[in-house]
Amino acid sequence: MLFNTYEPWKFAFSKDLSDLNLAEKDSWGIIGIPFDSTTSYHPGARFGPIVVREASYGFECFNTTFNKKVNANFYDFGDSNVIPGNCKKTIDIVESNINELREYYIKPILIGGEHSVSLGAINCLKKYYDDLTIVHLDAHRDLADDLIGEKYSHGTIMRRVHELGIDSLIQIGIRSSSSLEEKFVCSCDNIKTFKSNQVKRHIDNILYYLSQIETPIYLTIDMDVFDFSIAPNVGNPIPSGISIEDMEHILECLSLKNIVGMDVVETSTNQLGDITAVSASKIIYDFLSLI
Ligand SMILES: [Mn+2]
Repeated sequence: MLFNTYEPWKFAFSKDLSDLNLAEKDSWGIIGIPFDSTTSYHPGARFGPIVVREASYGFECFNTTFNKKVNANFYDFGDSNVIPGNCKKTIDIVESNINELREYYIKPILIGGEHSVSLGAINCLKKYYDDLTIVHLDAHRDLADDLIGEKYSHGTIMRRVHELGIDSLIQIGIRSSSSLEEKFVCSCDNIKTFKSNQVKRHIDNILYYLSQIETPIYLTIDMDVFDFSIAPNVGNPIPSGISIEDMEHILECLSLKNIVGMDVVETSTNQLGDITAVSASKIIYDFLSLI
């Protein structure tokens, strides 16, 4: 078998599905979610899965940043079905997909798609891990109770996640929120915030905080957490975000913890080689090198 043959429908270095060994308990499964129906500004996240996968072929099997080879046991299961125009039903489909993977002890890596798709994964994993912690990297809090009357939307998704009764929600890179969201955060004792300027000035404090987490973690990364000079094509760009190096430090720290699922969402472009797609792909590549 030839490894790393250019096959842009699958993430580079992923194992052949015909080799899937269901007895292996530490496997990861990539699923693309080509969905962007509640996007309010820049549409196109439905193309995220294909451009992020395609960009993965620009990386070498040896990850020089971490001095590690991509050794993770991981498969690319292709894209999930979605229902354009129906966020809730799409979230339910994602949940059942992840549930299917869980039956074989395969942990999910989602490529979005708009941010609402994360709820499908978290809905499922919360049933397995009652004390789940969510580490959420984003320019936005996504804690609105509704967005223009919609309960299921990219801007409300962390509110729906919080309602599940998670252990804690750690928001990193925040630099845009409403006064209602801030009020809600003040009323909760299990939401921790590290704003974007804190990441730049006090990254060591944040890494120390993350290193103390004892519970299972779901990691969700909205591409707009980055500064828009390195990830311009996202649904709702906001200036003054975090750097690639900040992300490398955070991933390196979290890779030592018990991550039970992750996603990279809101890559909103249909251009091959787009820098947002390359940056998104690098997150997954780094993660797969570190675990
Ligand atoms: Mn966002």
